[in-house]
Amino acid sequence: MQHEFPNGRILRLVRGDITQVEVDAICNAANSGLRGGGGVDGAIHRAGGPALMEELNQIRAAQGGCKTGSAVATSAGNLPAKFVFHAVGPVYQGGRGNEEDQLASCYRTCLELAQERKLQRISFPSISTGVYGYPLEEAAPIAIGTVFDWLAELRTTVEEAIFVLFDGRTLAAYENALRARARGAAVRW
Ligand code: AR6
Repeated sequence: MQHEFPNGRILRLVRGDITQVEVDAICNAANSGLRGGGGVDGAIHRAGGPALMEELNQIRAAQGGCKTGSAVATSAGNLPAKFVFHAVGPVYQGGRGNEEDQLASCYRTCLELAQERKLQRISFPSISTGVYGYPLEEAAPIAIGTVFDWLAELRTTVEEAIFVLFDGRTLAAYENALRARARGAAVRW
């Protein structure tokens, strides 16, 4: 499923493995220690090779880890991309801990990193909805809404954002969120 904006930008949802989709930058769902892990983080490090962790080690030495809601950039090693943006999503705490802002901030920061590098294509996983426990039905509208609003603006160099979603349930939740967001936008236009 995809949504094309009046300005030509595209927001696309596909089911698959994010390490297999060619883009300029892949967004990763990392942790604040930047030490790798399971889930999509593990898959990205396995496919990217040791260059990613070597760069993350340098970043950690220089600035500590990465704050929740933010992201750091490395090269992409063997992945079909130029960069990986390692975003740190919030651990879900029942909505009491500012998680919504932190989750939106992950997507915004990755889009800013893409813009600084004048990139055209970026991919995202469903940040925080795996081991970090963010309920899918709450996370999907936040993720979609943040990227949707960004693409709707003409200022960004990003022409296409692709959510690469690992399973059917996640894809369905993001499709519902995109349908709802696109309907709302159409009414406003
Ligand atoms: N491509 C796309 N999506 C994937 C892939 C893949 N290859 N593999 C898993 N997913 P999670 P989080 C989906 O747990 O909740 C790590 O240990 C997965 O099905 O990877 O943000 C980090 O180091 C789910 O829909 O990330 C952190 O410690 C989504 O990616 C912690 O997990 C996110 O699940 C971050 O937890």
